[in-house]
Amino acid sequence: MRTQVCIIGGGPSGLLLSQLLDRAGIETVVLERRSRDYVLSRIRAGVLEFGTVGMLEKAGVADRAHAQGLPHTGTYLAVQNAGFRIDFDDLIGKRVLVYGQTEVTRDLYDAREKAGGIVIHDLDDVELHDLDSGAPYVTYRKDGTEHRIDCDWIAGCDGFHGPSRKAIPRDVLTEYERVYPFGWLGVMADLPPVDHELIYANHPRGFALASMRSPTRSRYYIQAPVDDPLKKWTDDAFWDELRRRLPHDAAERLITGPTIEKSIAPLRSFVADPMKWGRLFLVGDAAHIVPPTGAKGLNLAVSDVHYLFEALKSHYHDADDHAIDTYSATALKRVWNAIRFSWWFTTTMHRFPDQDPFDQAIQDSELRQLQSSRAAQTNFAENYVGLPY
Ligand code: RFL
Ligand code: PHB
Repeated sequence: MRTQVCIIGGGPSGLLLSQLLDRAGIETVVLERRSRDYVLSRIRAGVLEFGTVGMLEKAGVADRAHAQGLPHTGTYLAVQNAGFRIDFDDLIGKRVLVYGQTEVTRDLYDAREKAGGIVIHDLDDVELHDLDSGAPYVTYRKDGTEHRIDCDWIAGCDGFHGPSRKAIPRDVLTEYERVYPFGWLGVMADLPPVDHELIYANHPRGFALASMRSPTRSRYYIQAPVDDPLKKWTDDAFWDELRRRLPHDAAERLITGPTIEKSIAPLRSFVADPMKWGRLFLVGDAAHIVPPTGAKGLNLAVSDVHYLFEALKSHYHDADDHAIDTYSATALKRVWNAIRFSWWFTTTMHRFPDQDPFDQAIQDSELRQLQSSRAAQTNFAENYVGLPY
C-alpha cells in the first residue's frame, strides 16, 4: 500500500492529525496496535485548553464537546484546607473546557469512520525503515501476515512506549528526564462532583485534586506512593484520605460511594530532542511526557499536531518546506513552556519525601504570592488555559 503520511498510533494525536490532513486533501493511513474499544477504554486527560478546542473545531469534531463539555472560567487552589480562586475569565478573558480524552478520541474515531479514513487496528511488529531516505516505509504484522506501507512522511504518534522515538539513532537524540518520587492514585465515580470547578489542594498529607467528567461523574486524585498496593486503597480508605486533604467546606459537601475505576499513575517529565529526524516526526507522548498536575499532556499533543499539520500543508499545497525543517525547534519551544509549568505546579503542590524546612518555606512563599499577586495569577492563568501556538 502507498500513502502520503503514514501515522503510527491511533490515540488522540494520530487521529486528529489524520482528520486534519484528510480535510486538506492529504492521504493518511493510521496504524493502531490495539482495538478501538481498548483505546476508548483508557481513562486519561480531562481538561482542554482554549487552543485545543479551536483545533477540534478546525477538524470538524467539536460539536459534542461544545454541547456536553463544561466550560470552566477559573479553578480553586487550596492550601491546608482553605482556598482561593484563580479567575481565568477576569484575568485573561479565556476559559478551559472540561471534556474527557476518551470522548475526544471517540469523536475522532467517528469522524474518521464517516470520512472513510483508513485506520488499521490489532497489529504487531511495527517497524520504521529508511527514514533518512526520500522513500521511507513502515512494515507491520496483522493476522500472521507481514504488510508494507510506502509513504512520503511518517508521523510517530505512538505514545511513550511506541517504536517511533526508538527509531532515531542514539547519537542524534538527547533525552531529558525527571521522575517524581510519588504517583497519583485516581478514581472515577458516578457521583456528582464536589464543586462545579476543579480544586487543586496542597496539604501536609499530600496533594489532592477534585475534578470531573460531567455533572454526574467525578474524577478524584490523591498523591500516593507509586508502589502502594491498590488493595490497600479500599473505596472507604480513598474517600477518608481525600476528605482530609480538601478544603473543609468542600470536604463537608463531598458525596462518596462506589468507584468505577481506580489506578496509580507514576509522574515524570520527559523531552526528546529533536522531534524530527529524516522523514520521521515525533508527535505527543512519543516525544514528551508531563506530570498531570498542569493538565498539559493531551493539550501538548494537540499543539504538536497543529505545527505538523501546518508544515505538511505548506509542503503539499505550496511546495514550501520551511515549517517542515523547523518543526522540531518550533514544537519544542512550546513543549518546554509546558514542561516548565507542569514541573513548577507539581513541585509547588506536592509533598516530597525529602522535603526539608527550606523547601517547605519556598513552597509556602510560592503559594502566598499566587494568592496575593494578580501578576502571578495572570501568569498562572496564561499557562493553564494554554499559551498561544
Ligand atoms: P497516546 O494516547 O498514548 O496514544 C498512542 C497510541 O499509539 C498506540 N501505539 C502503537 N500503535 C501501533 N504500533 C505500536 N507499536 C504502538 N505503540 C503504541 C497506542 O496503543 C496508543 O493508542 O498518545 P498521544 O496520542 O500522543 O496522546 C497523548 C495523551 O494521551 C497523553 O498526553 C495524556 O493522556 C497524558 N495523561 C494525562 N494528561 C492530562 O492532561 N491529564 C490527565 O489526567 C492525564 N492522565 C495521562 C493520564 C497519561 C497516562 N498514560 C500514558 C499512562 C493518565 C495515564 C494513565
Ligand atoms: C482530570 O480530570 O483527569 C484531570 C484534571 C486536571 C488535571 C489532571 C487530570 O490537572
